[in-house]
Amino acid sequence: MIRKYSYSPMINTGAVVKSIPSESAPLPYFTLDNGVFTYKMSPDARIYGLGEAVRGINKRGWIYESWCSDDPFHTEDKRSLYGAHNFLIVDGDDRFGVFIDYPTRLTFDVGYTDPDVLTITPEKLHLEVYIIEADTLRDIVREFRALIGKSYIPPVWGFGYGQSRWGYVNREDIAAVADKHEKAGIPIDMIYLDIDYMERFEDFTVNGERFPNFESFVKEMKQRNIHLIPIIDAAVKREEGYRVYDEGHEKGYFCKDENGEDFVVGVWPGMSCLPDFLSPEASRWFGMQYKALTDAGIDGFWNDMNEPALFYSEKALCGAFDQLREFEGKTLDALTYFSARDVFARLSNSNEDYSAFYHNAPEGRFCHKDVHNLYGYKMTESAMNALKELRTEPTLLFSRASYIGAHRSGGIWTGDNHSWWSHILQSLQQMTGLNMCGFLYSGSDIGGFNGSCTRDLLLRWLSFALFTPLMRNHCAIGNRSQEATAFGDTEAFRHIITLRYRLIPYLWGEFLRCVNEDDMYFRPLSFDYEDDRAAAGIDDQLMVGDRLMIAPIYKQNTSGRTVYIPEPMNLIRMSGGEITTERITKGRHYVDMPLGDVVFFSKGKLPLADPAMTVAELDFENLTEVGEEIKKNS
Ligand code: MIG
Repeated sequence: MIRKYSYSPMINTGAVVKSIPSESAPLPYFTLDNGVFTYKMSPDARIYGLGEAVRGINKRGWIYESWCSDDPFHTEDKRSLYGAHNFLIVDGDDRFGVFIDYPTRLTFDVGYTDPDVLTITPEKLHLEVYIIEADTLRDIVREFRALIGKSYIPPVWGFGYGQSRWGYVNREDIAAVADKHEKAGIPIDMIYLDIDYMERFEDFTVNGERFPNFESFVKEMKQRNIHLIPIIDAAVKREEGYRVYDEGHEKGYFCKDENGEDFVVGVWPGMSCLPDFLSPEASRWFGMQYKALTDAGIDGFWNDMNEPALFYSEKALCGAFDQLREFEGKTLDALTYFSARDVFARLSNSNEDYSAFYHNAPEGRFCHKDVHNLYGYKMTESAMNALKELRTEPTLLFSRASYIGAHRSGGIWTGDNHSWWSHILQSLQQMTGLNMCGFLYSGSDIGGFNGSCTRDLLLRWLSFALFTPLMRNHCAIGNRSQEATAFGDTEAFRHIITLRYRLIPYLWGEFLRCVNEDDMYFRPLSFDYEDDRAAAGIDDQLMVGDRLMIAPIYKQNTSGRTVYIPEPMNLIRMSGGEITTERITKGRHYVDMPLGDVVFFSKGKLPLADPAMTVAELDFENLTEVGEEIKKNS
């Protein structure tokens, strides 16, 4: 059952697709005082949800802020990442889900200030609250997902393996990735183009020197069943003569400052303007620009910098130089020096800048800071609405920033993580919250974006990520290469990535089922074994689809781990390309997992395809089976 409580919302975010009347009775569970919603949690209540966030599957014991942020350090002291996903489930003496439809900064204090109190604090009381009740945790999610609409389905090749790197600058770099994979016999379906493919970082352009005959290159790669996936940044370079800028400027499609002039910010292309995705005309106009690339045969995109990330604004930058001049010639004590040093650092993503520009939404003019969390969501929607017109086949699309609602138009990746062991676990834990909020096509940068990856980290990361719908190895410029072919011997990599392809019939089938049934593809164990107290405490294992369970390694130099088996299962082991199964009983077991082996568990038989180098070559018809059906009480 879903009930809606309305507190004078200012804008229709579009997150919810079902219209339900507002209740006039008071909000259950919470008290509302001074604009703060307060709920007393029972001592053992678990709190699930909040989508893309740091920390564990149970969010209790920290404070989170919905505020789409370009923050490349995903450490556990952070309150915000790129997404704003205002849905959580309380599982204690009471059991319910709550969604706050609110377009700007919202704070969830989940037992941080007072261990037994949950408070939800908006900046202003202009929002809608949905309370969802059902018999099981999984049903609460199903009801919520029915409220927010069906999740995005990528093309089936979007379940292939992808290689990306910021730093592939030309056609040769890209072709080399394909060649190395082919030579090593490692499957691959996608190679990503990062900002360097563009001309002067101008959206919807391709640098003709570094990518001569782009169209025929796209075609060549397609003949090898490899899709090139270019990045699109939110901001448009301010440059007269650049068609996209000229058009956007003339038609008034960019966000405006208080005087009605285009608001100008510094991002990768230098001084740039922000398309006003909240304006339906501007949104449609920007979306149609993807045509420049779909005409060249491109069938997938990733949308970046759409929090939006602002390095500096023109105005703030001038101010910073003025400030710095004041330090000149003075003796600088340490504190003065630090504040001089930070003059420029403070410019990025500043509240001043987010308060200094405006949108033209159907409901009227909004200051950006009051609708901040919708920007990336509306960019994804802009792209997908147009791509549906431009192409007949499904298009691959995922975004960095998001809000609930964006899950209908595309997937997300979890942004700039690090080559840290802890980020394997973080990724695993994020998947559950994301799935609750409808973001099924998601994944993290495998091997870690920032920092340098090692061979064992990549092997272990792949052994987990082969189960994530979006499976992409991505890395920042300047770091050590981390392709599956970059660490000498490629055999172990070949076996793991091949296993992914062999499992695609199961993974893809379950993905489609979860979209259709509004189910979660990744679930915490407690969602499947609600009465099992041991399962409730597990936060480093996941259910994947209906029949599979994973318990990956996420620590260096460990060769096994303890796994909690909630009911008798098959233990399936891939070792050196060979797949074997054995029975494992309910309970806690120490399981050997030497580097290069992949171990996972199933409740019954799993279909397995023959190995293939690309999804196009995968035979979905002639499948073998691993494991056996197991009676619950055996
Ligand atoms: O400021 O395009 O998260 O995946 O490689 C960095 C360069 C901009 C951030 C994305 C990352 C991408 C990078 N981008």
